Amino acid sequence: MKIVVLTGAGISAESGVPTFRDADGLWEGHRVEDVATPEGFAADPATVQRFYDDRRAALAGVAPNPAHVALAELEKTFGDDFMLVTQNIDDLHERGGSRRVVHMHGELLSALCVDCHRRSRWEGPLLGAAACIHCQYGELRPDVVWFGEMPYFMDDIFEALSGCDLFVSIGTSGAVYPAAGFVQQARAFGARTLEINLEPSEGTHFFHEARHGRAGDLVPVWVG
Ligand code: BJW
Repeated sequence: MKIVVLTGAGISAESGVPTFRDADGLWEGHRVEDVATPEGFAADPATVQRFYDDRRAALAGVAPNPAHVALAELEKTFGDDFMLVTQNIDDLHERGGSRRVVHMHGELLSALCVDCHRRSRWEGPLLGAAACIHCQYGELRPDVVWFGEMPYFMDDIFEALSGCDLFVSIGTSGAVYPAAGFVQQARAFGARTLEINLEPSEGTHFFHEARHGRAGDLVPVWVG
């Protein structure tokens, strides 16, 4: 049996990482357009760098919860027949024991060169940081996927979705594409589909089955 799991901010909520759409469209006091678009970064790079530096610093104070740990167990059981795709840029899946995590929206602990577009490990605050280690020239920006940019690993994800038997979406509002469309993609290729979320997501009607409640309670039960 081949399984694809998609996770979103809701899986990290019980760890203390704020979700995106819980505070009247503001992310920790910022408008989405200001901190999650290339245009916002171009207009005010310092504010955007500080926003992500603050979120990086906050990672030190949080820990994986039972939902992250349960998914790591699933990876151990199913091996290559299991793909974990996350929209999250935190590292809680890795800290929960997952070895292969597909970070489609990038990672907080990675930096992206604005010039050569190569990725490098994040070494410290990016504002005023040394140039890219690859081209020795370009400035570094957060290695995250903003609105209007192409998410990472789309070919691998679509291949997995088209060959899976079960697709499970955990802790995501279903408001942001292309991730919000994965359920229809998987269904079109014959997969069974399950949503686990605190409340019905925007795409809840696309799933064969929905279980509503806290991921930290429901995911370990589902994994068994
Ligand atoms: C719990 C819980 C608990 C709480 N237990 N659950 C019009 C129509 C369609 C598409 C578009 C359109 N106009 C523009 C677009 C495209 C656009 C888009 O989708 N816009 C929408 C706003 C409509 N998308 C893009 O631009 C993407 N790129 C793109 O489309 O490229 C072209 C392309 C074409 C074809 C194929 C492929 C590509 C890029 C999107 C980038 C999103 N980036 C962000 C920021 C990343 C960096 C950062 O973190 O700062 O990613 S935005 C933000 O939203 C972040 C998240 O990963 C993403 C999804 O949020 P998520 O995870 O769902 O969180 P929430 O807060 O929304 O929901 C949490 C859920 O958890 C809630 O339901 C809670 O109830 C639940 N919950 N506690 C279980 N304890």
